[in-house]
Amino acid sequence: MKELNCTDPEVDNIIAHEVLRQKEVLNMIPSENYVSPNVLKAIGSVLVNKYAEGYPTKRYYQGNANTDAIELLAIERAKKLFGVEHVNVQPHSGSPANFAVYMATLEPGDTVTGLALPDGGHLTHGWKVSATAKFFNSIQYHVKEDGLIDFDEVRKIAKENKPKLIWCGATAYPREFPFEEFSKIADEINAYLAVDIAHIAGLVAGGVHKSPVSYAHIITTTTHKTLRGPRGGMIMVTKKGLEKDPELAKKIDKAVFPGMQGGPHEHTIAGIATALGEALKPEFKDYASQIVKNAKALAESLMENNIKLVSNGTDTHLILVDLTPFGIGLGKYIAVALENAGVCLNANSIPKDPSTPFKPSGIRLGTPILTTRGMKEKEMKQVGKYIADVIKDYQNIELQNKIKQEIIKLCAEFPVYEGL
Ligand code: DSN
Repeated sequence: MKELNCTDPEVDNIIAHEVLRQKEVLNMIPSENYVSPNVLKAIGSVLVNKYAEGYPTKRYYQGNANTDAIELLAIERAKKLFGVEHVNVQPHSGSPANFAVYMATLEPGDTVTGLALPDGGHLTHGWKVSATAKFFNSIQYHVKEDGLIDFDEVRKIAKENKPKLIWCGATAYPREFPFEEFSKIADEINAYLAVDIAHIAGLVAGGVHKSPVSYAHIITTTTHKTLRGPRGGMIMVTKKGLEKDPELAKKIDKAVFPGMQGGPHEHTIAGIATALGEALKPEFKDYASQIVKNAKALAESLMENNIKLVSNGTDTHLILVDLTPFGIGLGKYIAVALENAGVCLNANSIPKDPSTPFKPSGIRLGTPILTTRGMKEKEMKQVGKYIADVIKDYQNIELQNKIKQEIIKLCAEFPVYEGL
């Protein structure tokens, strides 16, 4: 791996500090992961130098035999892994992938519905500050008191407002998504159902979360979360999608290029192909299953230590902590206290948050990276105790320093990126 180091001492020094941070900290932001050394090599390859506007065998520039080969390989692997008819691997990330879905299925001003951001939804599912709400008529649905999706509201919006596009998916929803209920509602009003599996792609690939393939018309994802690839995006069209609109795959491709983007990042696509190859191996199923086992063990440990969780647990890789028993709007303070103690996670709004998105009352955490490092339920029990101790006494700097030292020792038992 040494050959990846550059010889610019200033850049090298910053990267070296980040390597150390990734080795010595419990990184628990649920949308992050640690890619394999092979993925790192692929994204650091000379494919970064190539312009490849267009699609394999239909490029606008010469010299694309190798980019064609890598992009076709990524597409074939994604089709096999998820069992879909068509895949576009060019979106630079999740937001452009989602915007391309709007471009492919709607006209400006058309109606769309998605989960509200404070309830766990994504910006691009129609939240008010996003272009998806500025250029389209967005009506948002919510979760109920119990933290689960309010299907009465989804049905009401569907009946009264007839959205042409329904989004299912989230950034802070700890429970399994009921795809079939969304699918029934979408079919009744002849809407497109787009399922954004960015957070759970690795769990779907590993068979520990139900697959949306037989329910959705379109599936979008990022490639860098539980799927453990580089930062990128993909759009998949299912058999059901092609039955609804035989032109859907072409519309999606046209929306990505030339509709939204210029040259695809073929070095990233090489990294995606590598990550998909890893996800096709049997051991990835064990990895995905362990992510969920770890998240459940961590959730139990937190609750045993009197920490309140939205929906009282998790079915996935992700946990949302409700900090209101300790005060309103404490998310950021506690996230900082935990960072001082060697645990990196993010402050997050909780459903019906009594505070603002700038001062949210929750924290969001997950287990993809700890699982990549090889940690199991035993370690989760201890990590839950560390986190609970810091939450309950979040102004105690001495405690934070003590836990940080213990976490450095724990991390050393589960080394990563050796040789870097
Ligand atoms: N920023 C991502 C996340 O953390 O969930 C969503 O885009």
